[in-house]
Amino acid sequence: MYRSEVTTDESERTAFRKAEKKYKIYYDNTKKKKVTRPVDLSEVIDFKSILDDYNCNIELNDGVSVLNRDFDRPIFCLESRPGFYFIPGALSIEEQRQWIRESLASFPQPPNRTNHNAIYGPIEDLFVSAKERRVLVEVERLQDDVCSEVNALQSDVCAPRYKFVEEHGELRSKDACKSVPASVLLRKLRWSTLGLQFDWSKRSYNISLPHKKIPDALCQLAKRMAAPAMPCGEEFLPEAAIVNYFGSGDMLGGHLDDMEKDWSKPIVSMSLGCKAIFLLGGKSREDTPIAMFLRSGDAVLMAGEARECFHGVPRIFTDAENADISHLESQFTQEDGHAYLDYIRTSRININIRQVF
Ligand SMILES: O=C(O)CCC(=O)C(=O)O
Repeated sequence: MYRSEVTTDESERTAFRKAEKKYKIYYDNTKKKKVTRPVDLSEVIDFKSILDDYNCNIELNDGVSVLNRDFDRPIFCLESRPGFYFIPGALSIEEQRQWIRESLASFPQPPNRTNHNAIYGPIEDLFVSAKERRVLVEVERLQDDVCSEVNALQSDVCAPRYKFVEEHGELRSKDACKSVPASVLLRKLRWSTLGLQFDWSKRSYNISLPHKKIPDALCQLAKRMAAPAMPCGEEFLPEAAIVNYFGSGDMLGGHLDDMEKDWSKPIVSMSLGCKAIFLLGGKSREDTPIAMFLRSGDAVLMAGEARECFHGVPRIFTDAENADISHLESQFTQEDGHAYLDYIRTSRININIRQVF
């Protein structure tokens, strides 16, 4: 399992699990509303303020150093975690806007798979359907002419069983109980996979699944980001990417990314939207993890020994005060921009790119 951890008494006791519980969001119910329980963030490393200090020639925190490589921004390393690199503000605001759009509008498009495939099969145009308030209905329950039109469009053996329709149009009253609003599905979107498809049930890449190459612009970006962590003279070859979508209260349990062949190649991981806490553990769950903030535009590289370190995301901050996304407000001003902004105001997206072979 990847997202949800099995919580036996044993796992409750590991240092990683304790840190997850420390930072996870808890709500207290007062008479009128749900209130977020306060959390002590004093031990969370903030690379944004480390970057500010560095730019002002202030001495770096103990255990933090700067990688001496030809790159357009400072890259920070943690002496206790060789192979881990943090690039604060690696993506420009325009790049953040571009990848937020792509992550919502195009990455979940078939043949890329999402967590919804298991229940609904491939579904087209999730984001635009949410924006236009469509609902998903079973194809079999549509009128015969709509059904045959859908089937005629499918060459895939695994034809969709569901289709988006206008809420007040094709949807007949007896379909209503079987329908799911696209907006609900968008909120429940947890991951999509690009390039070589990852089979979560087997925890391995299934190269026989239909797939498209990772978009060229994303490949170029990943190659540029990966360069400082690459073995000398080698070029990163992006073959697969996992896009994680987080809403308020969502977390990503501690795990290893160990299905790729060559761990000397980095995983390039980019954050978009609301701020999060990232936990970087050691090679055992018993090692106390290091907590750090991840903000929109930050990139993290994990290569070599760091590939063997447990890591996860116990919390995202969706409140206006802590989300740190005010710079994105001005980026989505056009009419269709509002839908992106509405989403990202309370969400986080992570794109992580891998060389598989
Ligand atoms: O969301 C993140 O920053 C981490 C994602 C991650 O660890 C993964 O997908 O393996």
